[in-house]
Amino acid sequence: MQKITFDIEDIYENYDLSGEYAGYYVINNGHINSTFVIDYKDEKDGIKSYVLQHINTHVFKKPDQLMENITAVSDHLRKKILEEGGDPERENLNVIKTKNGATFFIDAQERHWRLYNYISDSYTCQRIEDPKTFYNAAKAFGHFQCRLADFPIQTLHETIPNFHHTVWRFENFKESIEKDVINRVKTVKPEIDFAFKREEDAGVLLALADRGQLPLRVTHNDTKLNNVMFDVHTDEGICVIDLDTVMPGLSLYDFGDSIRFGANTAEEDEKDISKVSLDLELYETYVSGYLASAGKSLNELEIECLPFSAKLLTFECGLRFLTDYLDGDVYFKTAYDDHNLVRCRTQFALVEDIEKKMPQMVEITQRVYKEL
Ligand code: GN1
Ligand code: MG
Repeated sequence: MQKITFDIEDIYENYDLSGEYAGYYVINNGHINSTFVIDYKDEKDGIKSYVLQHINTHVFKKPDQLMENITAVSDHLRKKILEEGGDPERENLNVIKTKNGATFFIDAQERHWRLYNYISDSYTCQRIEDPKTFYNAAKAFGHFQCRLADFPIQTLHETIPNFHHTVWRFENFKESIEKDVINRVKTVKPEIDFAFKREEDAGVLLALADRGQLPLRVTHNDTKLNNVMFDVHTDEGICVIDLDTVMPGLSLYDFGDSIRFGANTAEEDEKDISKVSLDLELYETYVSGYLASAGKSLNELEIECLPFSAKLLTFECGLRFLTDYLDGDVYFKTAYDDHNLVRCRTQFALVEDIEKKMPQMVEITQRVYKEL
């Protein structure tokens, strides 16, 4: 995949930023978009930073709709933050408009770019060192969902159709096996068998949602730990970022994906799968933080399905990595040849461990819920 770089002339041309350009650095967090922090130096205010992001239009095929979603959600959150007496410059991702009032610009190479405020005095986290951080992440995601409870859901575009439709993801996976574009099927037989043994899991939450038992909500859909900015002084989760996949969804998608990433004892791409497991203490920490902020708005079935959602979202993610591996690594950014396969194996190892620990996860969830 081609490395993305930006041209500072494009920023001069498209934005009215005060001060003088003073350099940039790269943020290597995401698997999809490319992110840079650019610094501007002002005589009066010192350094002011902005977040410049290249939008991957192979993944987000309708960038105008994507940006409509993001600005609507961000405006809604901004109002809520102000009502709560907060500071939207620190607690919200604000799209900075171009000189023409647009939410993004297109450069000479037809690439799409957007600019955000930089959240000052904050940090992101790739792994949990202190469980308190995970508790704070859970509170932030729960709070995010509550703030969007009265957002007009029907106005949202589906930025990536069927994003967490695991049955559809499974169909895609089967097609990729059929096509076998770069002859990798023969190398991943155990992973393919693993997935087929769990095919029935794919439709469980969808069936409950179809029967109206699980409500459709405005959800984030990409609740990785590194999508929360934490305050350097208090360690509170001050701002949820990466609003690209905010769409109608199930609360369980957000809960499950947080556990997948944050409660794993290893990195998402750990090569030694013996290091991969579900940390039950971290699971309990997250359940406590999430229920403390969003618990009252969830129905009993949502609570009951929390443990299963951790398994399902981990399975789905593993399936997506495996599918991309079979497709020749065209979706997720990869750093080396087998990167997607390594990621798939960690996800599947975590699924297996979650299966073993399911009774404890159920017990923890019910206990924390009763103590609410
Ligand atoms: C992608 O780009 P990033 O890291 O925020 C992906 C998520 C996956 C995640 C796996 C739009 O998120 O769905 O869960 O990688 N985002 C998209 O780490 O596909
Ligand atoms: Mg993302």
